[in-house]
Amino acid sequence: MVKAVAVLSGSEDVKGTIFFTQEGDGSTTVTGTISGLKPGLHGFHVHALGDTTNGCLSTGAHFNPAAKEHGAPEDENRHAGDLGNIIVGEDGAATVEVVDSQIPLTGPNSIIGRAVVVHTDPDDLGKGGHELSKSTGNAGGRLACGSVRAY
Ligand SMILES: [Cu+2]
Ligand SMILES: [Zn+2]
Repeated sequence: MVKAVAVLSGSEDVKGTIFFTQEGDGSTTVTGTISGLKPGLHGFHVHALGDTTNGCLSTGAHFNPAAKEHGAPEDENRHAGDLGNIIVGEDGAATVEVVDSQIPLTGPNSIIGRAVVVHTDPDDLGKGGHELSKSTGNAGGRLACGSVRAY
């Protein structure tokens, strides 16, 4: 079992801790909580770089080793880092529980050393018709982020 964690911080009071586990070559399970957000949907991605020296801006674009377009987690045509949206309740908190086959913790496409990013706005999953839909899901600013570290 390979394990990793990302501690998210960023603007205002947004905080979170996201855990990753992968058994063998299986899918990666993502669990955790994020608080301090506005209620509603917020885009949730793995970005290519674990560099947070310039805040979340330096984490680069969505992790996209297969050079595909932005999409929904269940789409065939998606970035590996496209984990969709988190759903924030009236208390400003979200519980994350995702199982995904495109974000391994081992091998050439490992996400260790990359970053998790939470956005200001909903991810339109590539279907919003906006000029950014096919690249970022038009999810707006980067509210919080953290690099993915093995432990
Ligand atoms: Cu993102
Ligand atoms: Zn994407």
